Amino acid sequence: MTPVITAYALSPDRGRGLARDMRVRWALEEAGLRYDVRPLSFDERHREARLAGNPFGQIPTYEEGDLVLFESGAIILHIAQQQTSQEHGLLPTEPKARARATAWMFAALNTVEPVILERQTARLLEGGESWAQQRLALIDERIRKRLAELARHLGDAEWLDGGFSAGDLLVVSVLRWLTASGSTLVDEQPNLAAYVARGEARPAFQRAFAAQLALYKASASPEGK
Ligand SMILES: N[C@@H](CCC(=O)N[C@@H](CS)C(=O)NCC(=O)O)C(=O)O
Repeated sequence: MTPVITAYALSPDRGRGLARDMRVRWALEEAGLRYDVRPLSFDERHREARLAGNPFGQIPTYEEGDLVLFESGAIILHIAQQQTSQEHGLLPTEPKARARATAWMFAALNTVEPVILERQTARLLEGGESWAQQRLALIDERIRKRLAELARHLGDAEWLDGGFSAGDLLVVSVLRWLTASGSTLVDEQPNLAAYVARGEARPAFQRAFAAQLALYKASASPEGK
């Protein structure tokens, strides 16, 4: 059964692969699974996403028969658990390694992403406030601390814990909020910058990126409207 995910037809990131359908597409590509996309209009996003099964009116959702999921982390965990071969593995099969890879999934979403998203909010929604620069400086210091901790753990390794896993997929995805929006915070940690580049160089990432960009371009062109 081919799963269907939702994504914005005209994503506000203009095809930079920052919307959270990108990480789900990437996981599906890594898992070697075909999928279809139901594009939602950004203006009607809340109504359409709620109809598609997200109580918070957000993308992505994931439909597989009568199973409807929301939350990118839960969707990726579900995809990773479907793996049938090591070739397309997103989680190791050895139980302890699998538990550690799952911990990295949570770390990405619960420990690394929140402070990075605070920066997005400060820039995009609070940028005009008199205190905006002061707040941004404080947030950047908090991000620097997190990135230094992550860089220390990664060291010279290729991935965070053995082979590439769904944990790496999510950590790279959240670091891209910074790298793909012009921030140099990740570059301050050269091993992390190389880690993000390694993730982006994976053929599965490239296919997912191209697909979301193609949707954006088709929707942005006069014929696509
Ligand atoms: N925690 C959710 C966040 C989903 C989310 O924030 N999606 C954004 C797009 S990347 C969205 O639909 N925002 C529209 C809104 O909240 O109005 C997840 O990881 O799936």
